Amino acid sequence: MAEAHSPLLLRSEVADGVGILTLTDPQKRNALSAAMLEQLQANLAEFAAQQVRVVILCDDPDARVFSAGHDIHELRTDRDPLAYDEPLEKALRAVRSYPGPVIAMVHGSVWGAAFDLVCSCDILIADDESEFAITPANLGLPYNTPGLLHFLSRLPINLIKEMMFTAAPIPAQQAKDWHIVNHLVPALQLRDFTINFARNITMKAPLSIAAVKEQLRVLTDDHAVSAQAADRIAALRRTVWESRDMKEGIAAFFEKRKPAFQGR
Ligand code: LCV
Repeated sequence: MAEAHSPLLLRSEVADGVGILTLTDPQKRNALSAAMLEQLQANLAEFAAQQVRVVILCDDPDARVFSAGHDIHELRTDRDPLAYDEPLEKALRAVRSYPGPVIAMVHGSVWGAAFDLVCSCDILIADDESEFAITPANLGLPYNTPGLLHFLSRLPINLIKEMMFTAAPIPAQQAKDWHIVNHLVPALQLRDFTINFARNITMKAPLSIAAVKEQLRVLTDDHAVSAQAADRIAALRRTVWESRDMKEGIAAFFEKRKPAFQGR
């Protein structure tokens, strides 16, 4: 569970065999800090040890923001900010390898790496006040290849390009039309609908479900790329995370001003 010294950034409960993890850092709009991501992994490990069959990841019903994405304070500018061993990537792998369905229950807006988080969940149930944005173009960041593969397994490439190139929030109905969302329900019905949905799955054969989930993960995550392609991707991304534009994008966010990207 949470380290003794760090505040509780995730509320954990089990109701009728369904594990519920609620993001609770409203001051920072549930930004995905290392501390929160470590608590997410610890709680998932705890649920797995208790053989909790289905997990719901959600935010509080009165939150306007499901998550503001990666904690921008913690974005590394001296190395790849989205590297394999970063807290974000470890948390996404923990969700994708949890031995049972992880359902994202989304109320409010989802930003940046939080879109990767909800797409890494197995099923996405959202309300009519939800919206979804992927935002590296706002900050000057190079998104990483596992993340792009997550999106490619969920969305046609032209829609991924639109989301990446515009960084514009996709409103709830459009997210449903684009099949980002499995079910779109009125805000007041979101919790009951999702818990009933999850409870139904707890009555099914857990070994069968866990095996199918892991088979699909292996089939979608393990893409073989040639050494040359891997080197090209690394070079493209290094150019971006070493750029002045990335430092400008991060600085502009904290100075609450629009960034002036120079293309270098
Ligand atoms: C740290 C924050 C954050 C935050 N980190 O409230 O996709 S990638 O590649 O870009 C990836 C690396 C990634 O996920 O990067 C982060 C992408 N996220 C965003 O671009 C969203 C940034 N946040 C916002 O646009 C706004 O905060 C939203 C629209 C989420 C909420 O707006 P609202 O007016 O309700 P504030 O902006 O006033 O934020 C409240 C406090 O939370 C902090 C923000 O700095 C502010 O702190 P102070 O009160 O100390 O000023 N905050 C918000 N997002 N991602 N801190």
